[in-house]
Amino acid sequence: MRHTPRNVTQKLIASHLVSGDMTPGEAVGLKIDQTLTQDATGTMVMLELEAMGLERVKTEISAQYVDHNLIQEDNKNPDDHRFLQTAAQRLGVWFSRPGNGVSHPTHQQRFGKPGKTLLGSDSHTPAAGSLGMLAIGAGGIDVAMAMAGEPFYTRMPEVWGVRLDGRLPDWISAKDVILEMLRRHGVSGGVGRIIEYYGPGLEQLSAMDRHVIANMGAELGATTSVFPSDAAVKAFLCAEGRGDDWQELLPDDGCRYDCREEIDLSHLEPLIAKPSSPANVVPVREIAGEPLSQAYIGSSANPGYRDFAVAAAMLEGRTVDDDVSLEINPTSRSILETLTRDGHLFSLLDAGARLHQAGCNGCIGMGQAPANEVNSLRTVPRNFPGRSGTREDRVFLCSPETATASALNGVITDPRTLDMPYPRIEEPSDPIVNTRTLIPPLDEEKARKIHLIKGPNIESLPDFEPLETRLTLPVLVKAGDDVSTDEIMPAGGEVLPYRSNIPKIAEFAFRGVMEGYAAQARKTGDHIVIGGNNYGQGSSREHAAIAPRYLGLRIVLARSFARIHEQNLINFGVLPLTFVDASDYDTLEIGSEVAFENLRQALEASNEIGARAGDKTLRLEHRLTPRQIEILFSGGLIAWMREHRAA
Ligand code: MIC
Repeated sequence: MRHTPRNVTQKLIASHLVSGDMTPGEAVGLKIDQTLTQDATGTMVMLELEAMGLERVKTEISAQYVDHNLIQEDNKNPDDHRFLQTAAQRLGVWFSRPGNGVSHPTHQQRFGKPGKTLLGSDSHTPAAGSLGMLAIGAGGIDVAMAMAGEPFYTRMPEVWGVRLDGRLPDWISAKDVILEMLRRHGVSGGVGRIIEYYGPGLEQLSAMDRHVIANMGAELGATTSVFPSDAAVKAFLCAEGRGDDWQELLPDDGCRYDCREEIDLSHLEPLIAKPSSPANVVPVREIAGEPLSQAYIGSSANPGYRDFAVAAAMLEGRTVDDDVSLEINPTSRSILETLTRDGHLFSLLDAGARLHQAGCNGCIGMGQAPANEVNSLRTVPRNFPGRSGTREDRVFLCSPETATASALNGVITDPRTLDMPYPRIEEPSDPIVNTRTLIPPLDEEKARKIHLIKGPNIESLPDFEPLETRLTLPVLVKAGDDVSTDEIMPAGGEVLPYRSNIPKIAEFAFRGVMEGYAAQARKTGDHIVIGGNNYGQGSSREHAAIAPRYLGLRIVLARSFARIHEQNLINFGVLPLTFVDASDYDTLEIGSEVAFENLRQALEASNEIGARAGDKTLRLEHRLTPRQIEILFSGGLIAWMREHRAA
């Protein structure tokens, strides 16, 4: 029998499909082979697993990284690190110690495997799509469920085939490719889609270059990004000493994509995203000459050896401008060691760069905050307002070439205008592989003897009441379009240490949208939030759902939702609904009351439901599956799990 030719995404999904069918928009369940958790979301995952009573993970590989909360200015973060280490040992999970590296490049180096699925409690998990994996970011509790052996439920996305042709000119690199996608399609251009790259242009992109592109597919709102597993992936895995893990995974000749796009790499120029959205992209030449006070190389969006080595080669024997602080943010211990061996670290330090530990650091405002109202050029993935830790920040996103050229000149600089040959760098064929700070899982007998060490800042998860079927609720917050989870629940050194303490972190909820939300919510009790388009874009942090829920959020009415945040709301018992008539958004204000009758019945009966707001009947829509409706009326996923276990 002739089989229908398939693209790489369809092959990955077909080989992991446990329920549903592969028609775009249909609910599907996927078997998950690997999970990734990081510390800022992982403490909650471990607490959720404790609440579920899991004894040992059921995945092929689960890895816990400590890369976000690295600054130890009191006991809170190191207490969380110890908790995570004991929880990992107890559950049979790999533990990547602080300083070992950012989860995404480290996972790619040590565990990435073509043909496998990966679910991670971090929105940049799709970076592993660089190796021909189906790697999806999700809220912590979805990852906890996968660790417990449950499928991951989502809607089958469309597959968006992006053909790359031509060769990248000098001074243009992978970051410019993804910035071009963001320039063309904006922060919601990838919603409901998986982006699959193919074509002759791939030949020039190493596995780490592909990581850059797949990582920031998250900024387009895509479910994930996928690359084939070809010779570049083989070279990467062989260099990492893992050649046996390679298998070829290519699109079949004649396969189809639901939609298509082409990029001729030879036509690209250096691009930069201006403050404060990853989609605010212009050619660097248009803003050349503007001053800057900080340049920043590294993060999971430019994690590779070449990203640092190219900066080092450009800086060799030169000095960073007197007014610019150049921050070097190494991404893994092994890459840092290789850069040291090859002399690049010396060139960077000698030129005046400041070296930080391997980790996420300033990318989420954990240190390296820029001064007020000055320009900071960064190779990080996001520049949402205030994310750097400075409220009045002015963060630009660009390639290492552009950041370094600008650091040298003291003004924003198109690197093509520098008077030097382009230092084209290849990934080394013999990188240092140091696995000594990556602790393997314990065997079951030893694991059973491990006791969780919980510091005083770690609070168990609060229980939540099920959704009621008859409700009249006031609107407490009205947010605009593209509000990110950084605005709903900020990151930064002040807030991140409370990731394992919901009552405390709740104080910061909606800080980027309105002042005084927590106090107001305490007075008001149960309430509604109104959102614009793409509500909750950005990170996977479930705290952006749990903390408002803790303060009484029951329903969010929005023009549209970002995928991960919508799921997080449901998982914690908050009902997400969209307006049938988008202009109804304008009729609701803070203080408006919205009334729902027979809510459960209405949700079960139809995708459209009605609600009263004063004299007006609102027409609202939902995309909930029957399982999700049950979750909402159980009080969230944990309560639902308990009920199911008991049954
Ligand atoms: C981010 O890049 O926004 C983060 C910080 O990595 C988050 C996770 C978090 O908030 O802990 C993400 O991308 O999911």
